[in-house]
Amino acid sequence: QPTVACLGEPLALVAPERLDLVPAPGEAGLSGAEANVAVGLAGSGVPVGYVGRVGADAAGRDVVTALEQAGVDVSALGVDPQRPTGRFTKVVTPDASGEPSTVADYRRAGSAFSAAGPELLVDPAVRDLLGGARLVHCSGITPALSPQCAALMDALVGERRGVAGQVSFDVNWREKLWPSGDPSEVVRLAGLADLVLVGADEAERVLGESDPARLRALLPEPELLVIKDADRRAVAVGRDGTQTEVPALRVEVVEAVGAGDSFAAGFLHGWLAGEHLQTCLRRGHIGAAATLTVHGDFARARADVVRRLLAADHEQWAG
Ligand code: KDG
Repeated sequence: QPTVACLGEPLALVAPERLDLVPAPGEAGLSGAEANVAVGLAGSGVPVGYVGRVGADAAGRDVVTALEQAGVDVSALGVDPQRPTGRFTKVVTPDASGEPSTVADYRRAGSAFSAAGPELLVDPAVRDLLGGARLVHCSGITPALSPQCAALMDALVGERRGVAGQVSFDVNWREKLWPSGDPSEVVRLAGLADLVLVGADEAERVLGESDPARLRALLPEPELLVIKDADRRAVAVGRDGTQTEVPALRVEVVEAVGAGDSFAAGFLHGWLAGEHLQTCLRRGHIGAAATLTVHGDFARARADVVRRLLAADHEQWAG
């Protein structure tokens, strides 16, 4: 029985020039924020299952195979024979200061997952998974995908339909998916979760604030708020306002997409193990640092490197 259930749209990662073509078997990689978290958790030995839908196409089979190979339980990952698997691509170009900057693009309108609504939660395999997991992880991407997906998130995070454990919610504000530019639904869902992960830049965008104490005042309900301030630091703020801060690791950035998901996977790994918040944040930074150094959506640091970093004293860590 998986400890964690991740719910969201798993995407087929394709090369930019292939985005408008039907992927051939074996061509697509795996992406999708919640899928990246699932892969990260499975890689660190946390039993994790996936709730979502793919199409009955080659891209869908590639997505399922990649999740299975990573060790993710796919028994609650459905197949929609009528609709395609969502696709994603990313193009990396240096920005004015020479830093890599990524432009992401999607073909996911009308996808298999976007047609899923609250009825997904009564599927027997999904019920088993959600009813047995200690934590359900989801994100602010899903409510952007369709009105049904927005209703699904409301049933999951708001009503907690079939959910036995805690809910963690990564804000994951994706400007391109919200033509209205209105973040109020994402903010509302964040306020209903137990654990909220948010980038300082996106907090500024959706809540008009990135200072940890002031953000906490805007989101008073969740048990924990984790604010990731890019390459500077991450801060966890408890309900009583207590702050725990850990500086980020410095790495040579190749491509940043997926780093937030690896942070989430690392943090949640520590959280589920009941580790000190300092250690959870370190695990988050280690995950993010590994993914920042690759083109793909996820990478994992070697176990001996993780051990060494977790054992480092503050000066070694921050230095
Ligand atoms: O966090 C990484 C994701 O942004 C990427 O995998 C694609 O799921 C994706 C999205 O909706 O942006």
